Amino acid sequence: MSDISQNTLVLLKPDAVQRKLCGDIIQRFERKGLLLSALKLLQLTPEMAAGHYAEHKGKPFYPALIEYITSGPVVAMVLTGSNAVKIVRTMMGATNPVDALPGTIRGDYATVMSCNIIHGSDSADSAAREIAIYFTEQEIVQYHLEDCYE
Ligand code: IDP
Repeated sequence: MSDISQNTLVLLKPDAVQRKLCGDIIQRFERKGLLLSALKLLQLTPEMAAGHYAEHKGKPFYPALIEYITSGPVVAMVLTGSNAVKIVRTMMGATNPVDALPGTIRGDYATVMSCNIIHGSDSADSAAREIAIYFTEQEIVQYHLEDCYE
């Protein structure tokens, strides 16, 4: 696997905001060694939600998914680091919290698939597409750690 730095999109879904878990989850990613390159709190419109979840349109759970993701504000962020896409997916745990191992975010904080706390891009291509839904190029700040903080 390549060590080239990647960007990935993470959403802390409305249940994470409502349950005041955002700080804890962001801290997990910082402690792992990923860099925050962009961060905002926003309310998704139905149009943004439909764009984000276009691949699921027509599935039985789609209407509930759009209702859930637009039910309150979300925190969107771009995380950067070597293999950031895979690392975030591993830290999130399985989509269904029943299968998510303890120690993962969904394993520790969620019980049902319809309220599973977090989204993370599933590939570098998805990350590029999803980041463009939430952030302009100017909002993504690429930087390096000073030697003393590496
Ligand atoms: P992911 O979020 O782990 O990438 P996806 O399969 O892309 O999983 O599904 C997107 C989201 O749609 C899930 O995180 C979950 O909130 C919801 N979802 C997926 N499958 C179901 C289901 O069978 N029932 C209810 N919600 C579902």
